[in-house]
Amino acid sequence: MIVSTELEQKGNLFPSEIINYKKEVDTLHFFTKNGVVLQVTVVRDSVIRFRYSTTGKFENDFSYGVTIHASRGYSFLDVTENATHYILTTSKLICKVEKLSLQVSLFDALDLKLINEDEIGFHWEESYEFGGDIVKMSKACQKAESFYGLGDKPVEVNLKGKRFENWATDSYAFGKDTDPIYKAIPFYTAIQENKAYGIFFDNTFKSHFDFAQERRNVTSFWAQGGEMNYYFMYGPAMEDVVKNYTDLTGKPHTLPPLWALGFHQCKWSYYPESNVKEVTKTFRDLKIPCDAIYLDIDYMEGFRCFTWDKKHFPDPKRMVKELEDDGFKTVVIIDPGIKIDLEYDVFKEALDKDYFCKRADGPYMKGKVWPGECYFPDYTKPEVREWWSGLFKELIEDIGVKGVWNDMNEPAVMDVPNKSFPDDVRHDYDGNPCSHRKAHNIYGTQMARATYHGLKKYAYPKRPFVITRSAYSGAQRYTSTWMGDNVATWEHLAIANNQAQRMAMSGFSFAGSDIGGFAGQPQGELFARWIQLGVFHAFCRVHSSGDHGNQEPWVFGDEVTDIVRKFVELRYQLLPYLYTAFWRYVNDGTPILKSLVLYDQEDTATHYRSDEFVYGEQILICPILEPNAKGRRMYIPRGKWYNFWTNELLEGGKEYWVDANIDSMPIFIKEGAIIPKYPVQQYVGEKKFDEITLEVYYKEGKEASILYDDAHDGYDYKKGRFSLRTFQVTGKKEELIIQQHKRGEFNADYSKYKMVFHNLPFTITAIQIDNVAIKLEDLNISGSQTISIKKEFSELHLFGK
Ligand code: MIG
Repeated sequence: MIVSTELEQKGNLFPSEIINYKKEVDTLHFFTKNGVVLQVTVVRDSVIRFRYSTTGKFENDFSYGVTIHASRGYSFLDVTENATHYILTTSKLICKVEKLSLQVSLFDALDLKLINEDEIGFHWEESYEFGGDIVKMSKACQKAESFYGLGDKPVEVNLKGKRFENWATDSYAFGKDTDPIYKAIPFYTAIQENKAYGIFFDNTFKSHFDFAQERRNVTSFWAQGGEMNYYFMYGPAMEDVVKNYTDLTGKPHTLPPLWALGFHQCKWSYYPESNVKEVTKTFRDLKIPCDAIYLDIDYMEGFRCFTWDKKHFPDPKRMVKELEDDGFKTVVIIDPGIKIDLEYDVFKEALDKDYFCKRADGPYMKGKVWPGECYFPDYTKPEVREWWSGLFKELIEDIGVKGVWNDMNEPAVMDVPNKSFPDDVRHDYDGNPCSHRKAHNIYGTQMARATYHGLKKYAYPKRPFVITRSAYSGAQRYTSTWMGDNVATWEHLAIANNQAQRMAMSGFSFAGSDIGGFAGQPQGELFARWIQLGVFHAFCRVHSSGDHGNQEPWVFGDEVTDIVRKFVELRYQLLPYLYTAFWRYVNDGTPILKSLVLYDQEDTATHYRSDEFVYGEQILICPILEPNAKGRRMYIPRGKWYNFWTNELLEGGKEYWVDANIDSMPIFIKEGAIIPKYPVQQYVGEKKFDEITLEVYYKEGKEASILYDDAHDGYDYKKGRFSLRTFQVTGKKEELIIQQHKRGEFNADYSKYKMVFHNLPFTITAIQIDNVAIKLEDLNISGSQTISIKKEFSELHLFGK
């Protein structure tokens, strides 16, 4: 035991030696002389849970973060002991528990190398004020170790040398070093010696993480209450760590409807109806694709949720229908604060049924938000969530609203110093009554969850769409998210880039920033650069506070309007590619955005890079983050990449200068990729088309690509009505072979592929489809680089000279 007198003097307590242990199936308990119990559970071969009790008794084992759908089961588990340790072995991990100190160390079961070890390990401080413990964990940090994750932190991607807090906070105009902000996602991935592992500290109390900030060789995390309860997830690939975490905390329950991946326009606020229509009409007039228009708080009657301001929106059902006819889905905001007003049925019902949060001694939790003094539903109570879901019936089923935007759910309260509920507020916590100290960080997630279930029910058979501001681990199962109130500055463009990447590696890929900035007014150039980045985030929405004029694509003049159109059109062309990436995310937890470290962790040059990221599997993006740029230096990861604009092929593993005037940005395509494209549409489903484009980027050698498709809405895909096409490209000096495999029963409307070949090193002289020679003139060859063929084939063979 490393006895730290300094820590002892500060009131810390430590486990003493193990006196006993017991094993039941997948769980071991170690008992120390001073009454500490360590529970070790093998969740999967590569996932082990550690849980500590200082009283001999564990809390009720309940988690909002871990899903019941998480995979469990292991192929091998063995426990032995020697003079100093207990040794637990799975097919992936060896875990040693030291008899004298309860300290844990973890090794790779294959090469026996150390992955991670406790420094002091578990220790705690008794909390006189609240009872229970302040639970702490310290782990040794290796010299070249790097750290990633933690949700929405605005800083650069690598967290090493920094300390953070997790406490959901309304953070208007936050800055790069503001911490905490809206979300609490206590999960990180670390990489050392090319081995990546993750730690998910599943504790909803205020928690802290220190990545070798206080002490160079120590990483630690602690929480103000609850149990030391964490999951250790081994890669060794970072992508597998993230997948394991996403599996544990849940993938989205459904794919989003495809329209939700289109471009969205928002402002605080569009009203009255004529203003909404003017905006949507201008999108169509200017031919800038757009799928959704948002109504912020002013659509309501005195900010009462589930009401309409009939002066500005006399007939919402008609308006929503007319917008829909023009290809716009309507998304409305719903906040948690319910106005204290006995004439207001939502308030009255919740009051009668006792659904509002109360203070410790019984009074209601009263707080000021937009409607004035409000009470707040306790979304941590199942009955309240069910009631809340039911409130959406009229909005969704009758009026036809297609998506709901949950704001202020940290929860935010105005004019109070801590910006939220006081600590003593009581919550049900699904039958585990507790104070706000424990429920604060999951309040927003439970609201979004109840909202999601309402939409799911009343939008049926269509898919629900929800967006939330606050989130805890697991919120990704129900909702998309945005980063809250950012600012129209260049620094915030970089922050948006960091945050979207960080959210993706924190299991939450359906995320995006307020494009152009919420607070303040962007210059046209900044707006254009932000659009260029934003179209490569899974959630793509322009939003602004509206107190500084307008932020629609056309208010910055023709040049910017044209740039916006060009990039939004590109987003719409790439929808099948994004949808495929989303399917991977929903299917196996693969993050839609990949920071370069996640893409290629073996290359240590990527470990501190934040600017570039891989979008999906095969498109490399690097935003321009400075004014007046004609291009920039960027790192191209290993492998060969085609410049999307020029088709120039670059060898990665080093930095390059890449040209990018204001109407361009650095985009690269991985050699050998097949990138699917739809025709440009003004909104999803606008056109029926008989042909999609496959951009084929020649490679000498092999590369696989996939294309997922289904009906773009509804649930038939869960019953096998999807198609998953795998393309295997094999390029040779004077040949190119594309093999296609299809799985699933869905058959898209289009019957043909237009194949555009990039950088073929030969001129096509002959073509075979499934071993039958085809006349070149039957394929509508334009130039020698494009053909049009029936989509169902197994093997396409190009011969050339
Ligand atoms: O106190 O509803 O982050 O997106 O426009 C501000 C008004 C409340 C904060 C959200 C922002 C939204 C605004 N809301």
